[in-house]
Amino acid sequence: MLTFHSEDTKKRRAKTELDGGRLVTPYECPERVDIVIDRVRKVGLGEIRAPEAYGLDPVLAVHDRGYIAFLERAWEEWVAAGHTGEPLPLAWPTRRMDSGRIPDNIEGKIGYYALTTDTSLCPNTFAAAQTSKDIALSALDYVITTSEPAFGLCRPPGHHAAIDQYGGYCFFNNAAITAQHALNGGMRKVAILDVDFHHGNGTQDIFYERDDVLFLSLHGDPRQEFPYFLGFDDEIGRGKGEGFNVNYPLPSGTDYATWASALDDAIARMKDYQPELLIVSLGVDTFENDPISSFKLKSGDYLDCGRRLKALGLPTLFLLEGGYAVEEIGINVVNVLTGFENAQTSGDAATSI
Ligand code: OKP
Ligand code: ZN
Repeated sequence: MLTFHSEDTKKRRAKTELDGGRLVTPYECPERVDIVIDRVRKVGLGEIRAPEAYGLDPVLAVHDRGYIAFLERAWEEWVAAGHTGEPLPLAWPTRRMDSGRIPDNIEGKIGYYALTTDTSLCPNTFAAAQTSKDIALSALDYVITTSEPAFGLCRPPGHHAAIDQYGGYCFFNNAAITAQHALNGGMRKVAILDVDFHHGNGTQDIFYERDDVLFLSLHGDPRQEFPYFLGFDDEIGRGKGEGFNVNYPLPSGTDYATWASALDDAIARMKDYQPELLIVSLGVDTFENDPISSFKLKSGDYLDCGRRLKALGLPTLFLLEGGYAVEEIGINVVNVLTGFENAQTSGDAATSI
């Protein structure tokens, strides 16, 4: 399987993340990329290619223009305002004070465009987000052209990023950008399967009223886990989109047997939908030793996950999302990919471990 990768994704290196009331070194760090690419090389997964540049048009197909302009300038505006730490939001248009207006002050703008306080801005954030979506789009074009699977080693991740909001370490929604790009290129139906530990609130929101993208997400129950306010099983889509959004909130401590039965249900729904393309939001923070998550998947389980996905027989694009057990992220991600590669296309072979 081809991997799309660029060292430029490592240009975003925030110093701080607000975690438990302290500023810590961010969990979403550039070393994640090194460990994944080392593993890709070590197992000989396949050729590693640099991305092409796609510009901002595919981003503007899913994100708000004002939001993109804000992200492009936020760091310099923050520095120009005389601040010395990394930008974090302070005030939001929350339930009782939403006038719909965008402030002029950079601190106010950050509150307007941020979902969360876990994601500090820093130099090159916009550049890294651009490279991340270029990786995703390059991998997409390869999948479309060849019908062969591909892996986009995206960083920063994307699935929390909404139309006009960043957070949860995400800025551009890579899965949504590629799904929309595939549709604009002539595809009629795309499925996005989000296996990251956290609910893909941004992807859900972007396609919530649409029937041309089936979104399915397996994740920690939002009553207990980030992002807390979206990801419940009664969120099934709206209007034309009703029935095309499927959430599987799972309790903390979920092991592979339970997780895989939700996966099988998602696979069955995708079969019924008959998409022309499968995009996998591939987070491996479901791993038992992940520092910010609470599922109990083991490294070997990811091989089986890849095998099961292969049974769909679809052109498949894997895009990296989360995974913060840095030492093991390479093994876990690449296990999904090799599990997929080594499985037979027949459905039966994929269900045995
Ligand atoms: C991004 B992705 C830990 C706070 C965690 C946010 C998690 C973002 C996950 N104290 N905050 O879905 O992997
Ligand atoms: Zn996650």
